[in-house]
Amino acid sequence: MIDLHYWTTPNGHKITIFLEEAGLDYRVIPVNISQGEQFQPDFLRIAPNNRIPAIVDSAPASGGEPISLFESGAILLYLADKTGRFIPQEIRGRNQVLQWLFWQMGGLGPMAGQNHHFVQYAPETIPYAIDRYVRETTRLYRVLDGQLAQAGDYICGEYSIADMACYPWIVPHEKQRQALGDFPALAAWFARMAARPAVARAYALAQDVNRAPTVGSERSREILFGPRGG
Ligand SMILES: N[C@@H](CCC(=O)N[C@@H](CS)C(=O)NCC(=O)O)C(=O)O
Repeated sequence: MIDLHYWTTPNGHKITIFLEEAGLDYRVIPVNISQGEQFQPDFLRIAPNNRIPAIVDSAPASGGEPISLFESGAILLYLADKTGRFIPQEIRGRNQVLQWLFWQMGGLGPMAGQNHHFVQYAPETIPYAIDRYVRETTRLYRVLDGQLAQAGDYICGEYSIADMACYPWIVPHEKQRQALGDFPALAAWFARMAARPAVARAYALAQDVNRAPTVGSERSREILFGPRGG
């Protein structure tokens, strides 16, 4: 059994997509980051960075003590290795997937995250920051579009954890001020991903956990962006 410490945000969706695709037994433990639950001592013992997602696997492949992990990229890789699925076993394919996984973790996620912050959440309009992150998001979409145009149906040819990592960050493309029509291969991939039953189940599960915007109230802004959150 895997305990998934989760909230209904892009980094959380990555892991529910994997778990639904693989059909692993898991239990969702909601961590309402709008309410500050990411700062609870029990959660911090698992995820000292006070961010979701995190997992605790009580039945690791090697046996022994439960394994706990935070950071969505590390979790995807762990689950892919545990199941032997969604990452090729041979060295070239494996490293191709790792390359795009790291690209998402170091590029698309953080840049789109700043885009969300300055376009949607910042208390003041800062045109320089908005332009900077919207442009950088556009550049990253172009890179992904180019990769998909030559790779085929999925980012690394076969469906993999690289797709699971990227998709949730493309879902809010309108809010990121991106027009998917400008990126034909990306748009086709996006539709292909959305049509996967496991992806649909992951997003349906999110609706069961929470329907409210994560950044809604003044209190949630203070928790997420105030001195303790950052
Ligand atoms: N690099 C981390 C980022 C995780 C992250 O930023 N999680 C957000 C939700 S998508 C969060 O928990 N935020 C809580 C907060 O800012 O206090 C990962 O990929 O797991």
